[in-house]
Amino acid sequence: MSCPVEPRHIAQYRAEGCTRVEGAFSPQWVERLTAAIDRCHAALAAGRPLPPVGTVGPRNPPSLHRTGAGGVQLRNCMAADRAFLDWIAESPAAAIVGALTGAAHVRFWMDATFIKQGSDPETATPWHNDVCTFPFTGEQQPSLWVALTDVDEENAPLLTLAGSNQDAWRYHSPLSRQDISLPGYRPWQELLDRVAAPGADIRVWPAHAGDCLLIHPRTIHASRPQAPGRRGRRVAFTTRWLGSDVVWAPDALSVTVAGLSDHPAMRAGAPPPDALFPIVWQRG
Ligand SMILES: O=C(O)CCC(=O)C(=O)O
Repeated sequence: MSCPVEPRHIAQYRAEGCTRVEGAFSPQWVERLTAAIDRCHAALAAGRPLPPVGTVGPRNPPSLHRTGAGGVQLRNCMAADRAFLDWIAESPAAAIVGALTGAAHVRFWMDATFIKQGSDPETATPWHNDVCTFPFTGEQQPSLWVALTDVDEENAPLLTLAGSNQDAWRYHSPLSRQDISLPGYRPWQELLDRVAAPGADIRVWPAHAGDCLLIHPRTIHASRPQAPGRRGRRVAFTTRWLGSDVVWAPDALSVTVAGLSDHPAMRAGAPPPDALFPIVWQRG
């Protein structure tokens, strides 16, 4: 399996915190992933169970979240469909993550799907960065965002604040407990003020189906809704990964994961154990 990452992608990822790898996934992968997403969406929308067909270790159960009129997020569907598991094992996904982050090895962590149809502002993804609620620390915990439809400027493209990956702090998130503040976290409002400031270096990321973006865990990002009158839906499948510098470091502001947060094998300061997070790609 060849890896489509070039030195220009690595340089851009390091400097700006996001890069696009064009044509990373074949039309066959786009079709298989889309079909799997549609199966999971239909089951979750109908309240049907999604029994696992494989194992990815302790994760929160698959879930569906509506975001405005025409926006849907699916979470944690990885174990529910063979197409997702095959994609982790057989596609260039893990190699792309390893090549771009410089990790010696990578492990899969979690997945989410963002479906948008219509111009309701609530379907936009609000500005945030992913590390705010992560129970791990390390530079190598990116998100691999895969376009499964063409995502042009009118079709709810992803936006990033270039260079925010260089921040030396995290932000307190509206998704975390509001009654706690910890050293190393800045108020959420500061993140919003930065992206609204005149001259903020906001990049827009159009993509063709099969292209991917690698997003650094501290990169501040968002998406637009579709432009009014735009037809068809916008689908992006995003996965979180753990590289060789990542260690378990939950704090009072991190997300808790059923069966994982209190698992005896998860030790503070130690890498994720192979039994729960198998290595899926190694350098060389
Ligand atoms: O695709 C989107 O709308 C947003 C994706 C995103 O924010 C994420 O994966 O963290």
